Amino acid sequence: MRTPLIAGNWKMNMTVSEAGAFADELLKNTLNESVEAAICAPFIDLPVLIEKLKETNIKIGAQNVYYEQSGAFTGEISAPMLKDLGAHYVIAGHSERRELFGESDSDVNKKAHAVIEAGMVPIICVGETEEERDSGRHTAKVAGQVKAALEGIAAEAAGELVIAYEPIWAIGTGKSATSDDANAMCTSIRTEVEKLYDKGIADSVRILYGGSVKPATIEDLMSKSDVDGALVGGASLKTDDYTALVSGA
Ligand code: G2H
Repeated sequence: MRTPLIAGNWKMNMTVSEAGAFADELLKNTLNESVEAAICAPFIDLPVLIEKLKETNIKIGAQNVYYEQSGAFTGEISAPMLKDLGAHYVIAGHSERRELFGESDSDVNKKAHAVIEAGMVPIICVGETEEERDSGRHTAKVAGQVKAALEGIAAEAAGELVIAYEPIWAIGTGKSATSDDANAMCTSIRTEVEKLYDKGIADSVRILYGGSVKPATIEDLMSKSDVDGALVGGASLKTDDYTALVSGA
């Protein structure tokens, strides 16, 4: 039985004061306890969120990490630094990082390793472009990304992983995949995990859908067999929408 997960991805939004105000507002709402709620925020917002939400079950995550432990890497943040801060999740390989910052499958794999070694859980993002979908290459593309991201990851850690399927054409565009299309891709990701490990691990990995998810679409999405939750950008920035997403999951 997989616990549903709603993870907000704030992207480059929210100042520290805005993040603090968000947390204060969220504390006034009652969140559905049968769903795991997480917020992946900009690095600078993590301390205030961790402090203000420490009495709740809401898990806090980062949106990126550098895979080296420490050293002369100006401007970077390591996995041990995030762990020390109290982060639980770290997003690895979001399509915006792949497309805008040149992150490769191999970088994503190194990041996933670093996050696991530090004792946190990576949320590994995969997804195809519109052109790849139109030419029928989406399943192979995503399977390849999953395989590359999981390379060398031990079976014990693999079962705890979160994978987010985010078709690039649906991100921030308002053009969401249908729940059936999302489910079909989540099923094919689970099949790929089974090929790489075994059925037990494939059944325990949580697979999220991401791409213009809104409170109005979450229930339909969550009714699908292989969709275990959502990675939500725009709609996670307002406390009431975020609360509604967790309630609807
Ligand atoms: C996809 C998603 C969150 P949005 O990037 O990762 O963003 O919900 O705004 O499409």
